Amino acid sequence: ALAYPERLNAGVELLDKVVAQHGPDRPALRTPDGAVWTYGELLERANRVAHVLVDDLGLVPGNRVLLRSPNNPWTVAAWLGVLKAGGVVVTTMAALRATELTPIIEKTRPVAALVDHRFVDDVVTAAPGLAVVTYGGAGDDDLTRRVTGKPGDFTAVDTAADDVALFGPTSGTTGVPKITTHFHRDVLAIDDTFGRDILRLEATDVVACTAPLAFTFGLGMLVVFTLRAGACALLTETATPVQLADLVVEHGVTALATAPTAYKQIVASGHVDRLAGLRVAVSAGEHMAQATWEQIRDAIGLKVIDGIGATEMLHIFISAAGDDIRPGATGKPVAGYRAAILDADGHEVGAGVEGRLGVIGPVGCRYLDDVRQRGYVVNGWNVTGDTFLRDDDGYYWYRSRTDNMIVSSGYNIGGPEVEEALGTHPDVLEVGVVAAPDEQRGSIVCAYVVLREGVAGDAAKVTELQDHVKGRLAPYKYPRAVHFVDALPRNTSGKLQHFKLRRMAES
Ligand code: 3SK
Repeated sequence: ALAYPERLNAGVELLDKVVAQHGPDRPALRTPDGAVWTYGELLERANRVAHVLVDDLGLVPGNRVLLRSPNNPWTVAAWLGVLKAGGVVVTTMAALRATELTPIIEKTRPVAALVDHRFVDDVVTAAPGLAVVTYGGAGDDDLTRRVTGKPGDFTAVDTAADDVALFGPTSGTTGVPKITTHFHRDVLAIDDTFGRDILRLEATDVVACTAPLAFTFGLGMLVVFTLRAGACALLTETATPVQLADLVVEHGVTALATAPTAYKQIVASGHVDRLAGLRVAVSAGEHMAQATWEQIRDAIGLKVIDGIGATEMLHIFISAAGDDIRPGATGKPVAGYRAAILDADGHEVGAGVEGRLGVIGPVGCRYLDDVRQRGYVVNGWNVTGDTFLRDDDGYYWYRSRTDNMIVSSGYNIGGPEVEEALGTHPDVLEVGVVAAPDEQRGSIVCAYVVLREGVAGDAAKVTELQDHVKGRLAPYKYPRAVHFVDALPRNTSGKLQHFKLRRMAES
């Protein structure tokens, strides 16, 4: 079992201690335009942010601070500054709309927000009274003005290892967000398990990951594992898979983490040779098809590390690397974790039987003030919502999602929230949303819609409904397929039968 001292500040562990070990001059962060922040600069800027939070905004330990931004160096400094000041980071995706931010803000009650200047409007709409500090842009922003003149050193708050460091919202299957809670020790635990057992970054590595820092997959890869190894993260705001492959070459990236869709698109574009300089490649967010894995191995000899994680568990808990990889399988429980296949009652079943995946380890699910905790932790097992099978050798093989979460290009999208958004269109009478299989994206959001009488279900209406969703939800959640039907399948009590829609979408 992992043992941590009683007092622990993850910000100090990821930054001050690394500077003490490797010195201040090594590159910590870089961006595609060539900007580089050394470890010394990152430490100084995180400290200045901590001063802004405490001196200007009156933050006291335990207060929450909302962050909203694409992946860039100031966001990393802000994340570390909040931890060092004893605050709790509330990470939110830049793509979320005001209506999606509102329940997160209501539940987490931040005292301030640090927000990229391009993404302020939705925060102001969602929480009109909240103290918002903006950053980015021409360099004359609120945060730049505030950090100027603040001391470059800061005595970190002596937090307990079990103090909350992070609130990670996850959309859940109903669209009502759940807020996962993670301690300072959890931040280290993901590195002491997946980081050390599987990933094994070195100080010379340059790490790229397309997942947002607001998704714990990206946070782990670009901040926790990278900084703890003394390595350098390449922070990209947006990059198509082919641009990503180019960035790997241009920036000498040695470790890449992205979703299977991106690997598939790189292979399909004929640019897989651009990944030849990689020492490590991680695929997560959804299951990687064995064919894609084999195409990469055959083209450049690289064995991609597949893995399954969850925001509830903070990071990856089943995976395999190198010769331990069994193509097509996700892997084995990462050192420090136990896994089991459970039946509908939460009892373990044997090898070769499909069931719900349960996992126990140093990090576990603790939803903030949410009865759905009962559904996630059953008999001590964290039940992830995935159906798996374990083979006789202890490898875990992905089968499907157990719930009606739609995983599209690595994004988790709750079907019900898309239903709700479509249901607000005046021409929509009824709607059901499910996953439809898709070559490129794994799955896509597929909507079955009953229109108001007399309204034509034509191509223009499809676009109109898609735009309607994009205006209400993060655009990646819009239904890529829309089918107009006369009626939706319902059971005798009138409940929508999603399983029948799923069958229709698969046929
Ligand atoms: O597999 C996932 O979806 C995941 C979630 C959180 C952190 C890491 C990963 C890979």
